[in-house]
Amino acid sequence: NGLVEGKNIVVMGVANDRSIAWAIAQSLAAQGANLAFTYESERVEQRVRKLADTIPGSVLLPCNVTEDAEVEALSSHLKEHFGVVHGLVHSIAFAKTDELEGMYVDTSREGFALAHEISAYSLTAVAQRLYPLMTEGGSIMTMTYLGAERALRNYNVMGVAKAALEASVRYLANDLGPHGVRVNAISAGPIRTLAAKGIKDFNSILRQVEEKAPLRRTTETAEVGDTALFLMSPLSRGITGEVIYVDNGYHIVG
Ligand code: 0WD
Repeated sequence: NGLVEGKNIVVMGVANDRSIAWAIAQSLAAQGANLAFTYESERVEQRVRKLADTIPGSVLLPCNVTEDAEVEALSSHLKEHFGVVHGLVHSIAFAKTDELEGMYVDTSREGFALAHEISAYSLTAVAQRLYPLMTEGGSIMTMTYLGAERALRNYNVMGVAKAALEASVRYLANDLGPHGVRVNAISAGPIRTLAAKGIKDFNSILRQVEEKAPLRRTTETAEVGDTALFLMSPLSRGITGEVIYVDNGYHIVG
């Protein structure tokens, strides 16, 4: 029997086979979870469908998190399909690429709002509609980055959005704890994915990690996947409102 045997878990944010959400799905599927994948739009549907098809029994549902109606439709589809939901993996973020370079001080009103809407508010929007389906208790997790706490070069408005996301994790954990629902974040070291392509000088960031991280290597998506598995499983039952670092120790060194 797997660590998440028979648990119904929603995975949001698979864009391709390099996505962190995809590695998380692999770890969960290997330990017996029933998965529902969501995709943002037709733009990525076929790509995500090809991946989802490799996991027997999984379902694929649309959900652009900027649309309340789509989040509501997701919730009713999940109720129909699963009845009870046990887990939610939120692995979604977006900011305009021209605001992921230069100075944070130049951030536009729309760019700030967009980054916060997709990268921070979406967790609350989805948690709001899914926790009522977590009638047997549940685990919610999201993905964050060190730029939430430190002013990192080029991360800019995304760092500010991640700070809001991490604060949301604490407020959601406090609200949903009495319902038996835990809420946590994984702060991953830098990984070369589609989202990372938007960040300037990403190679030099990776080199710095290889040099300075206590384990002297960069983070692999499978390492994040296995920590996500822990968070979705009963092994983490005493942990909520927490940010867990999967960064080979990078954040502890100066
Ligand atoms: O170094 C990294 N790659 C790190 C990523 C280090 C630490 C944290 N993270 C975070 C990201 O900020 C994000 O929250 O991990 C999460 C997943 O990112 P990823 O796996 O690195 O990137 P990617 O494979 O691009 O997945 C993010 C996806 C989007 O992909 P694209 O590239 O098509 O924008 O988020 C989804 C989309 O699939 N997404 C949306 N989903 C629903 N509605 C929306 C939306 N409006 N916008 C983006």
